[in-house]
Amino acid sequence: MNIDIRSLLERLRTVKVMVIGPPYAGKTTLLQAIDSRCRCITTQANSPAPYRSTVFIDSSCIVFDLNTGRWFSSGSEFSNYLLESQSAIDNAVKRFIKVKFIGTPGQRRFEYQRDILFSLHKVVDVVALVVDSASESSINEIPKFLDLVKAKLRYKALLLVANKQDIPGALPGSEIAKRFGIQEFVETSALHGWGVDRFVRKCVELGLS
Ligand SMILES: Nc1nc2c(ncn2[C@@H]2O[C@H](COP(=O)(O)OP(=O)(O)OP(=O)(O)O)[C@@H](O)[C@H]2O)c(=O)[nH]1
Ligand SMILES: [Mg+2]
Repeated sequence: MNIDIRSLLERLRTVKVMVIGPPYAGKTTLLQAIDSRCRCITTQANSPAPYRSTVFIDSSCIVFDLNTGRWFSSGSEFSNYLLESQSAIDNAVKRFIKVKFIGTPGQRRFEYQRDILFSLHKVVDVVALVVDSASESSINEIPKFLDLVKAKLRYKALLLVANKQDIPGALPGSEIAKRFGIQEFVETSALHGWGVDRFVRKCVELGLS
């Protein structure tokens, strides 16, 4: 059986997610946990920062199955899945959506690049604000990011991602969300892959609402 995967992908609805937040919060790690093929433009490992910070963009597009909550990060994986089930092909346009993640740099020295991404993608469905829940200074940057996205983007929903929940003493997502009046939150450990499924599902739910 032949499936024209490219034309099918073009017909699927897209939920667009802009991922923002302070440096070192775990934005890139989160997108890599979702999609190991995520294209990330980062500094070299031997840069002044103790990790590879994003210089311009982390970019990923997955296909999400609304029936099962599974997702696919490559066209071949998706077409193999479709080949297993005729009913999935028949309903494909209703059953699958694309979720496009645009990861941004957090470091001040790369603000100009982040602003370019904001002007290229002014209208998104979801803004995911990732913070390091174990760091007060990361959490204290939240108001700055809220002001920034209000001024520069149009979006349906803002989702707080309380990352690094594996670190002892990390603040619960509910506490951070309450402190800043944010309604939607998820808790994750991008490093260990905890909560990553919930994050993707929440982006889909908010993006389609
Ligand atoms: N313990 C722990 N470490 C994490 C977690 N997520 C990311 N890290 C680590 O935190 C550091 C920074 O992660 P990145 O994903 O590069 O952070 P970023 O938000 O993309 O940073 P910028 O690109 O500079 O804005 C890396 O050393 C990661 O391994 C987590 O959930 N738990
Ligand atoms: Mg990064």
